[in-house]
Amino acid sequence: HFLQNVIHSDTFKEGKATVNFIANTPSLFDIKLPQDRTSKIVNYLGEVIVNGNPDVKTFDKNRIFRTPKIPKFETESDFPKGTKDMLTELGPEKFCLWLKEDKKIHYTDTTIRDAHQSLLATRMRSYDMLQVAESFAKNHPNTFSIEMWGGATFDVCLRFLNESPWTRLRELRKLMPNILFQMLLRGSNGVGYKAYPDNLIEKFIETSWENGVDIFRIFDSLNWVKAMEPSINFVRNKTGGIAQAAISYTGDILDPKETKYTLKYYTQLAKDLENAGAHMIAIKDMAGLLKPYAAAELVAALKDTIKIPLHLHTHDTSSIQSATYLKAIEAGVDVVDVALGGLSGLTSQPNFNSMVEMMRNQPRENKFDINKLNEFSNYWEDVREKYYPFESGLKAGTAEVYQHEIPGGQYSNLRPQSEALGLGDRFGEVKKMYAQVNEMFGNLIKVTPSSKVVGDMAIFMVTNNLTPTDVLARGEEISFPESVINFFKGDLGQPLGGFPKELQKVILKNNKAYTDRPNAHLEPIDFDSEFKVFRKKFQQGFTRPIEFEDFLSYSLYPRVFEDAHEKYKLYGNVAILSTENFFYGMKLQEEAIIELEPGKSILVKLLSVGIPNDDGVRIVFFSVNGENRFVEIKDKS
Ligand code: 3PY
Ligand code: ZN
Repeated sequence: HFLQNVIHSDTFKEGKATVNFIANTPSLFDIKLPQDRTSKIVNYLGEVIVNGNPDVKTFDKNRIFRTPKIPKFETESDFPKGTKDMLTELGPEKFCLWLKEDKKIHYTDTTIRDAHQSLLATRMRSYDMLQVAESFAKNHPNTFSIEMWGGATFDVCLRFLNESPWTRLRELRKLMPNILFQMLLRGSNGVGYKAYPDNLIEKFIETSWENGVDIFRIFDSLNWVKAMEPSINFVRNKTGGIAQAAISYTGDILDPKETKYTLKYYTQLAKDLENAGAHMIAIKDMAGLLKPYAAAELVAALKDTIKIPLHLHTHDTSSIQSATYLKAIEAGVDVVDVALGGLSGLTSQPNFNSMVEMMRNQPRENKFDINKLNEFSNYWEDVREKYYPFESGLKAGTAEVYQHEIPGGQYSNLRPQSEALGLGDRFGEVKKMYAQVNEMFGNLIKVTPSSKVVGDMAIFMVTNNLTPTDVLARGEEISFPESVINFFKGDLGQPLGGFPKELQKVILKNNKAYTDRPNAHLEPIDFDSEFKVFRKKFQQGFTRPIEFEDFLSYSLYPRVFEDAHEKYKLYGNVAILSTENFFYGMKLQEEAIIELEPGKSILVKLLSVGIPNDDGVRIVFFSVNGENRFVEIKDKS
């Protein structure tokens, strides 16, 4: 017989599901559940209720959150045709020709990748994305692409959110089948912070495509073309996706004193990437240093140099980057990266909604229903509240960014990282030191992972009260951070102009540096045999089938995967919990409807939390579908 899903019952949808909900509609709950899954989730809730989520450092128990409203959409209708359908129809080359010829300005929505990476330390959970995915895909099918994967999200999904990034990708794909999905790939560093074997990067790209990624934005943290070539080739030859090669922008092309990162440097780089096989070029302005008049020159020059479409990415840290977009649009850029209002601005991308308004009635207008777009902005504004412990604290745009050049995605992490090390009051010094370290290291492109090396060194020097002169004078007796040593060894590749020799000697001591591709030093992975061993080891006690994608996660982040795996065995799939329940547990008498899988929900109510016994154990009482249950949780306070 047909079992109606609780989530779709009218009583529930109208918010009238109270204590009597189960009694009045027992059929909704007449489900045989594997006890195991329920116990695990209840165990997780008990743990967070007693000890808190270890990722949430401070939290206001009295805080009340608004309920985010999902903009209306036709549940039964087909998905309107979008760019994903066009790519399937045309293939990458013809698709790019269409894009280049199309006069309209196109928008990539970064809300569910870079925006929260740069504002909320990457903590956005799949739950909040999945709630609005179908609605967005049906309401705004003329969005060019959704940046929704890669960068730091892969690591954070596993490390802090106890989710599989692959599940996120697949579930979003089902709800947004019509718009291109875009990911950020750190070239030879994949979605990590170091070099990986080439065949691992290749497999990762292939599998990402199979799971739903269409556009691969490929960059190298030192703009080293040699390091980007293999990824460009893999995307071109092993997938039907788009290889978008990014040039990371630093410095200021209009500064008459600029001798390294000049206009000529960038146009040559773009040409080299086009020759390497890129379908598109992106300007990746990761710190938001591309000023409006510089954008006018750079975009015009690139449009003259390359035959493929041009995409612009920036961060609004200075708060003047919508002017940069205006100039770039006038100069002919094809696509710009924007974030929905509620998650835009400052270290995130410029405001999608306002950009649409800026272009209204202009020759390059791309029509969006602004009222509907504003509803999505409001949704994210309400969701954002739930992530308040992860806000970076930046309240206004800052012109300091032109001095320190810290990427937007790093900024929201560097402050908590500094605070965790007791440098909260010295964050100003850390920012200044970041600029000094950049000078010491020979003026680098700073983007993950090279930006992390500079950040690690800056924090290290502030912590140890070291000046650049001290480092050179006393370097022999200093043990530098591991990331710094590896960088000078050549693990992230070769910077433009090479390494500063004297400093390299001081840092490396007896370590030898190499100058070829770091990946070339790594043993390829034997996928067949290693996956077999992996599956045998990790399947035991795991409630879902181990898949090849898990093996890829493990190959990129072994320790992180192992920890996530242990948590999964204890708590099951916590991605199904609402964000309040996941981060803050439950309040007394609170009820939560938890959808274990489509069509199968449980109603959980927190009844009481006992006082600790002699061993410090508390008994937490719940009612689950009307039956009493308790869990014993050791109070760690
Ligand atoms: C990343 O690599 O995660 C970035 O966002 C770089 O800007
Ligand atoms: Zn970015």
